[in-house]
Amino acid sequence: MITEKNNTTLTFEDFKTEVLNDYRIAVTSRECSLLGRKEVLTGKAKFGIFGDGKEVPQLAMAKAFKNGDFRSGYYRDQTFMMAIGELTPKQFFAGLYGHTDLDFDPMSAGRQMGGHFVTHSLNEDGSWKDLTKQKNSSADISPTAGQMPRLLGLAQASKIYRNVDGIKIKDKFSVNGNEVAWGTIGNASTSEGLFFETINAAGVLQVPMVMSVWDDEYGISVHAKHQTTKENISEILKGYQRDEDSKGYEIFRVKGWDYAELVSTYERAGAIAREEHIPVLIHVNELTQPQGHSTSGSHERYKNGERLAWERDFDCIRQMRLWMIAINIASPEELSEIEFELKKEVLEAKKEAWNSFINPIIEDQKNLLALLEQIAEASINHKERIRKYISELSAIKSPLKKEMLVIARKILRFVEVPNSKALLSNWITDYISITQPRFSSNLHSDSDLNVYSVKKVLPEYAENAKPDSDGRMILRDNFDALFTKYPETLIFGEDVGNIGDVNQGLEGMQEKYGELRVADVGIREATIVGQGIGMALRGLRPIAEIQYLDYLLYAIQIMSDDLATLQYRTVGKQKAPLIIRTRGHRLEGIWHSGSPMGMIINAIRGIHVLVPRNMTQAAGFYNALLETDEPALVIECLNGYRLKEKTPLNFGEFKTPIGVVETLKEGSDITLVSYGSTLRLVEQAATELLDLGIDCEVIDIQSLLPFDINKDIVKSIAKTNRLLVIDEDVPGGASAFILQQILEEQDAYVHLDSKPQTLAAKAHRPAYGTDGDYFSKPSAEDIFEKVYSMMHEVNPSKFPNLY
Ligand SMILES: Cc1ncc(C[n+]2csc(CCOP(=O)(O)OP(=O)(O)O)c2C)c(N)n1
Ligand SMILES: [Mg+2]
Repeated sequence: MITEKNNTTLTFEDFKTEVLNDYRIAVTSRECSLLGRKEVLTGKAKFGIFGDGKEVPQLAMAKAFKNGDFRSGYYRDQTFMMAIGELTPKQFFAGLYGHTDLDFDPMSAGRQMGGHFVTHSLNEDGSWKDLTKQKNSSADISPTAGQMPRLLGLAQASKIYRNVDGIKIKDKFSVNGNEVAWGTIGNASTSEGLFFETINAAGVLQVPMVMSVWDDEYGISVHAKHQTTKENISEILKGYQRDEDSKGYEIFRVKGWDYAELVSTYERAGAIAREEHIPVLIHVNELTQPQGHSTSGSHERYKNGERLAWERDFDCIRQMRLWMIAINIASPEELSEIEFELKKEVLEAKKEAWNSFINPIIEDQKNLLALLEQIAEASINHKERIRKYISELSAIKSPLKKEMLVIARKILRFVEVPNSKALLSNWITDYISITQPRFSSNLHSDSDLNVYSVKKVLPEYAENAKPDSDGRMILRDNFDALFTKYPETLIFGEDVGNIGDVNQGLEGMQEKYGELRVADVGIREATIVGQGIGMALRGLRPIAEIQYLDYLLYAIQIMSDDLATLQYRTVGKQKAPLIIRTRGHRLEGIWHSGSPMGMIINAIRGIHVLVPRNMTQAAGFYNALLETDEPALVIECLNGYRLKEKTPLNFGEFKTPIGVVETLKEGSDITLVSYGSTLRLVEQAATELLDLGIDCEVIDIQSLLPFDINKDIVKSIAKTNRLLVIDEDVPGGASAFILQQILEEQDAYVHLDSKPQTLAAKAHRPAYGTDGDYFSKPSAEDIFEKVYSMMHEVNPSKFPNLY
């Protein structure tokens, strides 16, 4: 007899049923892995990475996993997903084939390789489902340990919901913070810095996180002796173990083939995390890989005979089977019968998945072949050539969309009969317009709350208001208004809490809103962002602060791999409207003056990138973003916190529209386009140029992504016929992107009378001090002279050479 939490007593029959049900899931999952590998080796699927050898611990984890909980794991977890009812064998195979329909592959509609799991947090219109009523998994990514940073935030959200009062949106996300965030990782991936950074942070924060390490002694071919000190992750993490005097972790080690021990360990772990908000580490060792790492290779190449024999003996399903027989849950014959039935079921599911995937494409192939036949018939000079393509295409049994398009597009080039040409070109464009979105949609939110929904609200000022506030006071008073207006908003970062950020834009906020909402955190940029992603996935509105733009590099990987791809890889089924606040551009020295905007905008498509010129514009962006459901990076000007600005009256309300440029000075001779700190120098140069009779139009981009959605820059160039882009990134950095947008997307080249130019910083990092800045970044003189030289070219007698 075993006793459940709610004190209802289970009979042996109930227990038996439950165990047999688990066994069924394990066998089904294994069968999927075995058949899955065959599908790849026979060419029906492209790549396979499966959960064989890790089935039994995942059954145990699924038992302890409750509604409202979140998983953040990796590609081995198919059994867990099946056990929580979020993955069927048919869906498993649809994912393997790359079925581009969410109804068939709910994990990513074929965008991710199999083994990358997710549950749907959003309704069709992008609004939140009630996450407390379902079992949740954040969307997997492939970079090893990339699941760790967000795990921290998923766990931290429970802490916030339990301890912060007045969060009105709470009901859909939490029941008193009782939700546990469950992480999984492979033993070798614990070598990554992100693993240790997250483990430490979760210990500091004391969040309800249960971290499982699936230890099969290998990371592809590399043995644990090359991965982990003492070849034992729980041994070396012992120092994290909590005791009477200090907070820390609860740490368990359990064998991955011992079903009974796993079930009780996971039950204890779940209870500790859920009730006490203590992080737990479960090191699950003695696991195996029956089919090796993935379909890319075979493990016989790097495992010796002894190891392979051990893996066969200690296969977790085999051990579970032996145990079931030993304690009379079932006879070997009964189990064989179950196994036989399940094999058939999985085979059937596989066939169904394949047919659903391939039949519509075969239908397209038939239609195209009929059309091509008609075109061949009508052709005067190319009948034979077209027929050759027709027989090529009709010989393909399992066609790809690509194969049809390649042939159709090749034929189009020599179709001479106008009617045929129209039919084929229509077929091609229709087919692409239907198919392309299946691979390219949902990079951003399509909901009513996306950034384009924001309406501009101007800051209001008292009559005769003068620039009397330091920029940082404007931010501070605006954050104050926002924290009051949105109880689900919180901010955290290095030096953010006690001193109110290094520039005092949050002065006094911690005192007013508490240590959980305005929080100091450790120096750990990647997990600061991850913390934000996880909390945003659970409905909160976090603002993650990275102290300086130069240190965003530590977080850029997780921004790029996780946050930026989230909407895309889930086909709009998850969102994390995280705001990342940082400060940058010119100040002093290599690591406090960076403006690597080209790198950033190219790495994080999927996240908006805003570069306000002053703190009023910045505050307007925060006000706007909190009305949207999209993630964004806001870069404040590091040298702008002490500059004076007028004090708005409507803090928390005025909004800077996103993707809209602002013309700061009208002019007729040349359009100067810039952003951020450099803009002040551009304005200064423009004033000086006016004295010489050169009238510049100055445009503030404000928002690099999205870029000038109203195409206002080309309107300016149509008037001035000249363009100079100025920024302080490296040459060919963000300025190249800006030029590409203006020339290609806005077709500005038709209006240009002079060569379009860029003026950027030097290729090296900015040197220290005022002179270092002057010789590294564009100065007002550089800007003046660049514009002057362009005007000299136009009118040498009016603007004679300066040098
Ligand atoms: C950052 C990164 N580096 C390398 C890889 C390639 N890779 C994929 S899985 C893997 C080994 C992971 O081993 P482990 O964490 O033990 O998990 P297991 O596959 O054994 O379950 C490697 C090196 C990757 N996906 N991401
Ligand atoms: Mg491993």
